[in-house]
Amino acid sequence: MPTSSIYTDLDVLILGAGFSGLYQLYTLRPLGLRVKIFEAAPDIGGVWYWNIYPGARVDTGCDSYQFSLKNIWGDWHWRELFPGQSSMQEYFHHVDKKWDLKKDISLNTRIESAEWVEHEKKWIITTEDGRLVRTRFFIVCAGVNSEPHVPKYEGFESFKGACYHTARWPRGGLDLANKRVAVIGTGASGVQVSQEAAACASKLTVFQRTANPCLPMRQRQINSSKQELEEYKMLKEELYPIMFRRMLQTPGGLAYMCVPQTTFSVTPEERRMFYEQLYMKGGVALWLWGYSDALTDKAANDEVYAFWRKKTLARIKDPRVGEKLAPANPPNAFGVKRISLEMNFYEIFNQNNVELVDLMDNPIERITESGVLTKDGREHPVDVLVMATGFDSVTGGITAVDIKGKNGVTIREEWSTGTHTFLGVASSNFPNLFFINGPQAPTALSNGPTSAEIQGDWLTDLMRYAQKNQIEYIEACPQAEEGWRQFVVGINSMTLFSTGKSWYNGCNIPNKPVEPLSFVGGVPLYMQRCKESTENNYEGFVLR
Ligand code: N01
Repeated sequence: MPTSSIYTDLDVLILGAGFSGLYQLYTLRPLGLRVKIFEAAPDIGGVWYWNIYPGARVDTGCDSYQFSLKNIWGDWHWRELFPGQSSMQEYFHHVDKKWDLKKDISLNTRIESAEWVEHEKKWIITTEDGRLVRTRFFIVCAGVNSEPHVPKYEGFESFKGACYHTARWPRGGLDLANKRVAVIGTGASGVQVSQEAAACASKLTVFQRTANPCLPMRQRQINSSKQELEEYKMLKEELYPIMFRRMLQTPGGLAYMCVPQTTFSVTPEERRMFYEQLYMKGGVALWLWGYSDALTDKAANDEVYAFWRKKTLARIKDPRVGEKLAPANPPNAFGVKRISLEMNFYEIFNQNNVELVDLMDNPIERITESGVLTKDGREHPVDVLVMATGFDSVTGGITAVDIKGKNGVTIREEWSTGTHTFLGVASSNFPNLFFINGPQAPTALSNGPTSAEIQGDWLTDLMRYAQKNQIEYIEACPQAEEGWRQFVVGINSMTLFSTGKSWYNGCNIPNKPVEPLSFVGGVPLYMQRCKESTENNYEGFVLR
């Protein structure tokens, strides 16, 4: 065991400098604790540092996808309704300037392991570059989609062209112009990169496994004239405080939610007009702001899908391609897999240089030196192979670190047959370890910054309580966890989310337990449950 003098002693160590980690640091500071963030990347921003693939863009409207504190939004003005990656990085630099965060952030610092030392009631943290930290509390803010998933194709290593996962794009950029580009995966990243590649590649081959219904983003520039900006500033002053309060009252942590009516309580004509209105509004409207039973009643859900399909087929010239992209019998109910937003995704398949390969009919056999070989024996020649194959979502960023708890077992092993947490913030056997936007919290089914603030505030209150009451040890109770798990699974089973196959429930990763990774019950109910625990002296936790 190293001598104690080589340790840095902290009260709280935070992993990750994305929305969650930055907010946590900011809110903990007034407590006078020794708090630091360790961030593996050379800059702050989390996923918005890593995702620099062409076309990387937020798919939540800019008004919602930001911190709610006026000291940040007061003099920050978005330029696009759906900001691109570079705007997001600028935003994070603005946050850093306002909150003076970097002095407490160690960049280029990857945490490799964390070990609980019972007699000290502290975590010993080791970094990749050999630093050692002793900390009372360890808060993992690793991000929902931070651990890239690359399928293990035979022959991968033999490929002679350029090959990158979307979240590990080369920082110097990669010119796709006049190249033969292949994109594997049609989630949000695959859709965005395909749109860009189609405009400049000599050939783009999109390999689709599961059809992914995408909604029109309806991107637009905002605040581009002086007058528009002045109007926006005035509107913000009045509207933002209302909007941010409202975001705590809707299931998804957004300013809007579904209407109270159910699908078949209105006439087909009224329904049609309403869908039209939502579709024209763009973004997530048709997915989340429609009738209240769209994600619980299959017949209601089919109505939305049929509407979406008709709209989409009209955009694709070749009916055989249309059937692949918008099939009559979809693999998932509409919206139980994360809906992606697109700008011209369906139109690119009308171009001569773009081809869709359906991996359901014709799977990839192997990667060759010069391309992708499919089961039909055809080799698709490729210069740039883009792995838009997603992430070990929600838990992957936590289990990537060797976190050894009370009994010497890692959290990776503990969760290998399913996650167990109380309130999605802590797990038994791992005292004084917390996670933000982790499993069994609203996480992927809520707006990221909203959840980061809700959980961040809750955790800061807990730290304040611990400080005041000289509490050194906080652990989730196994019984409380069991109850919480049943609650999470129970609510999920009342919705169509329980029928979906996606990263929402671990289906995208071979051998990962299939379970609801996020709490489907919505932000208000989640907050109520957290409040109940707090008001009962943190019922569900052992505090001593
Ligand atoms: O990842 P995904 P993503 N063989 O998991 C396919 C957020 N995000 O990076 O559906 C062939 O959605 C897989 O196929 P299937 C956002 O929340 C946000 O695109 O599993 N294909 C799927 O098509 C998003 O939802 C933004 O059958 C394989 C694709 O790869 C989340 O991150 C931008 C395969 C993966 O899609 C993840 O998005 C980007 C295999 N072996 C990301 N394995 C914005 O805010 C996987 N696939 C804009």
